[in-house]
Amino acid sequence: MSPAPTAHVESVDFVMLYIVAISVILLIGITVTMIYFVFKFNRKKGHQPVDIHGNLLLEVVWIVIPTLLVLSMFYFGYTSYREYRIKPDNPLVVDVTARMWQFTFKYGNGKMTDTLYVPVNTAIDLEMKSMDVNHCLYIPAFRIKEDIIYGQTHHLYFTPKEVGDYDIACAEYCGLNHAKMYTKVKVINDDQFTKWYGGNWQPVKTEIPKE
Ligand SMILES: [Cu+2]
Repeated sequence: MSPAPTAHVESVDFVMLYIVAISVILLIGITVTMIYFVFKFNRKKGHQPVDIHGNLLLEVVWIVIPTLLVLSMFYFGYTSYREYRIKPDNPLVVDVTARMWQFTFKYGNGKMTDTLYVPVNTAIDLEMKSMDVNHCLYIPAFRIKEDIIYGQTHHLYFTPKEVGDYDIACAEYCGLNHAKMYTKVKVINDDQFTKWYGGNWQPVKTEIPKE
């Protein structure tokens, strides 16, 4: 498997796997128990139903265990969500304009492009506005997505740690050619970025621990 393009990917994928694993364990456990009980407590074999109303132990078990499971799902989901909602220190700000049906990226020196170029290991702040209707900027490989509501400014933060090309899609139906509203984010190294940007760029590096 190729390395995750951002640290956020690992935490989102962990939450996904955690919830799916719990769901699968519950599905198999409940189904197997159900089938087992159908045979074991078969009325034709003379079994009579037992009244379990008011059984304190049972009620505590079926309240406490699901509550802990759901709270743990919330905890992992919330901590993962928080890490991409908090504005990083000294990000490279890129203005994003969404319109039917394309994204335009504008940099501090006035450079404009329809493909997003970013330097690797640098915190990015996409400052996003719409010129017409609601859009949504979605980078599946980075597991990040943010609506761009007309009349509001929205932010999306990420720190790419792997060089490469990744898809950007509009994920909010915005009219006839919504399905074609795709572009790319190109994560390149500092030298390439400096050359592309045309000089005046001060990289602010974020510390990423070596694995
Ligand atoms: Cu759209």
